[in-house]
Amino acid sequence: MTIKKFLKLGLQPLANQYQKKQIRLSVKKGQLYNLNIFFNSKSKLVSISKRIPSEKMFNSKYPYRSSMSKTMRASFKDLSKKIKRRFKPNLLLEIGSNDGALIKNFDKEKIIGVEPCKNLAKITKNDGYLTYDKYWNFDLAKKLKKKFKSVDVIYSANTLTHISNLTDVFQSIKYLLSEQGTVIIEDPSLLECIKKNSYDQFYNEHIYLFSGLAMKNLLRRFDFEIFDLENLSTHGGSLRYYIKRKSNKKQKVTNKVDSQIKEEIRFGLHKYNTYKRFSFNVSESKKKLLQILNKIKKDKKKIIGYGATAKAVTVLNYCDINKDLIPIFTDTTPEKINNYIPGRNIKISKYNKNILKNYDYAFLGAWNFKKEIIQKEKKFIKKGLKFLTHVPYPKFIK
Ligand code: JHZ
Repeated sequence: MTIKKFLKLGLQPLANQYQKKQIRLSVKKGQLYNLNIFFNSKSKLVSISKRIPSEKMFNSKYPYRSSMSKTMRASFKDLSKKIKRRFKPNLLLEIGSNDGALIKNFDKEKIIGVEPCKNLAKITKNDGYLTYDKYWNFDLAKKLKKKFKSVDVIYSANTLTHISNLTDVFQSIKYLLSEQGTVIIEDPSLLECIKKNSYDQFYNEHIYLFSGLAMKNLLRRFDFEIFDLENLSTHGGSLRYYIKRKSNKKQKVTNKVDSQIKEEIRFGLHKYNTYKRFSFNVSESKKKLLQILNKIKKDKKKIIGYGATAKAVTVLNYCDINKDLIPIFTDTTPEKINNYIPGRNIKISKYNKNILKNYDYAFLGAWNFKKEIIQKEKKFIKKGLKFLTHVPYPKFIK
């Protein structure tokens, strides 16, 4: 069999559908689905089995905002400088421009945003950036080609993992990209996910988790190739792929591409057994996390969840963590505040800088922002507050 299941994360709700009130979700009503993860031994692609229609996930109520963290704002700013310096594009297009964290670093006449979540597209439109509140597909590529002829750089961060039809994605990119153009794609790295045991990278929106290996195989189908690569610390470890047409000989292929693929093979990303081992580690992680949380409860200590991430939704639902173990979460995102964590009925309270004052522990839902958060909350840590993380294994952060 080419496609084999290696991980079952149980019944899960849709990750970014924060509930207005406490309700019991049901499978019958399509509010819960089985989250199973598969490995394709031919293409080396890792994907989830369930496909939720895009319109159900990415609509005018999408709550995730890229600009909410200093780390991401800085990462996009840094990249925009690199793009200007290295590629000097006359026109750049961003697929999944969210609330404009990247495009705000460019001149208005040099960048186009594509963002199907209307509430987010409105933000950049209001700032005067040309934004199409549409899904990225061939129809849109045709429309853009008519208007702009071609685009020099097409960028997309944390978006392609969310689109089921990758053939359409890349055919549309190929159609619009100039002959010497560059495609830059940035998404969580499968290698980092497996190394860090961060099974919470899997949820309904993350249909795929890419590796260099799988990306290389995928791109071959469209006569594209990776010519450079960067390992980033964002989102728990991401890969930024620089891609060109094979026919474009101007850009030289750096040795970073081969070394990434070699490292992935050394780690075993091409073999099913590696994923089975990961699956075992995930179940051990669940046991350990529950042990710690139960001890906190038994000792009558107070704990709060910090960062109501999509990732935390996977953890809480997979580990069956309820209000008795983590009674409340806090988050800075206006769209999440006063709502409840999907499937768990745990309330999300508005963040304020004294919120940790009365707590002994904080469970780090946004573990990917560990550095930023620890720095921000250092006065509470000095007073004895302990952050709890489940990555790479459940432990208190020293
Ligand atoms: P964060 C989302 O995943 C969903 P999530 C999506 N599918 C995806 O791929 C990634 O993003 C990119 C809060 N926070 O970025 C803000 C604080 O409260 O890890 C956010 O709600 N205080 C598109 O949800 C959350 O944490 C803080 O100081 O897993 C972070 O969410 C900081 C730094 C963050 O993505």
